[in-house]
Amino acid sequence: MNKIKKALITGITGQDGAYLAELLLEKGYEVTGTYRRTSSVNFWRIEELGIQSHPNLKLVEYDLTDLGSNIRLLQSAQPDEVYNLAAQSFVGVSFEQPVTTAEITGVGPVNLLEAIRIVNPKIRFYQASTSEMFGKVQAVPQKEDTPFYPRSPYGVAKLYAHWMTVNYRESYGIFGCSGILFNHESPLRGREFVTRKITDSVAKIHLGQLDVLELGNLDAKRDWGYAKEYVEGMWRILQADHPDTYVLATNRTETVRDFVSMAFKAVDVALEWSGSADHEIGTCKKTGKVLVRVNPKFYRPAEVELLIGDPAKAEKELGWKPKTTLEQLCQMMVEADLRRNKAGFSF
Ligand code: NDP
Ligand code: GDR
Repeated sequence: MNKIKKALITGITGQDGAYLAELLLEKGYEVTGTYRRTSSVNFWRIEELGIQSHPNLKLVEYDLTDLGSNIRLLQSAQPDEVYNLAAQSFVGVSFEQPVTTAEITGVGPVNLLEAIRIVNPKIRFYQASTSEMFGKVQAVPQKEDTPFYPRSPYGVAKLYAHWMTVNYRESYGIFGCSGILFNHESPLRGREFVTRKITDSVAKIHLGQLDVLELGNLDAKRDWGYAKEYVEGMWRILQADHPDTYVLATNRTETVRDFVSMAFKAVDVALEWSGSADHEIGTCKKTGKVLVRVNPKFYRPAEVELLIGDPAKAEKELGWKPKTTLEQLCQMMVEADLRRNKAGFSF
């Protein structure tokens, strides 16, 4: 009989943590998921997926920045696989809180790597690396060997954790893998990120609960995929014969402006864009009403202008390929936000 596999997911209260827990439970894993002690713990994502009370899911309080906590967690959970998804993951906030971001997002994963080295070096480790490490891009499209040039404290912190994962692989033979994931979205995305901010606002405007959507840089281009498919990629990365680094992306890029138009189209509103830079607006073609406005307060001190990833290595070696189109993803997110806002709640 096959031994039941055990996985540890740090950051189960986040978008990816919730989807990954769902996937691993479906695969028959015993899953330990960590959450932080905060004044109001939020389990809305695992509740929405209906897995909060799953008999094979154990929720544990934990903080990535505490080495002892990491050691004790590995001793008690005894995982075969660790997925480190915990991070201060909002790029905008990283400019306001660079030191906290460095401690959590940069040094935090080293606590886990050290704990693995001390408790059980056979544990397989996944580090959630990011396309933000490419920042001011040095090649198009970006792939595993494209030089890095991070443009935010978040990107710099993630780059440190990425190289530490590679370093523990090479120095101690730890099965340390890094997934360089491009933006991935879903109805479970946090509302501080641009796609969900857009779909939630479009739903509210459609329902008469909001007048105007205010955004920052509309020209930024992103390679947006569907989070549920990306967590499948994380799992495949840890099932490979050898530890390695993989890009997961769709190889399509669109501007924030395009995503806004797409989201309004999902509620049958055609937008017309006029003005430029700080004064750009989006109006409803039919009524002439202003629905979108640029507000420079959402600009960042340094911007990542263009991201587009080449996932060819993941397809060739792992058989991983994105399937959902951006139009389908956008539609799915708008529909979920219409449902939530109609019911009078939206997280
Ligand atoms: P989220 O922001 O939704 O989730 C982050 C998780 O980390 C939350 O559960 C959060 O807990 C937890 N966390 C934050 N600080 C700590 C800490 N000190 N100790 C323990 N847990 C902590 O991110 P996503 O799910 O979108 O992303 C998952 C990972 O993948 C992140 O590391 C992110 O940086 C990375 N990534 C994401 C991409 C994306 O497009 N989504 C792309 C590439 C990489 P709490 O709920 O308490 O805040
Ligand atoms: P990003 O995602 O920074 O790529 O990081 P985000 O959705 O925050 O921004 C994408 C682009 O949209 C522009 N933008 C705005 N962004 C936000 N949040 N709010 C706005 O009002 C707004 N207006 C324009 C941004 O300037 C940016 O160019 C995400 C996170 O999930 C990271 O953790 C992850 O590593 C990367 O994706 C890949």
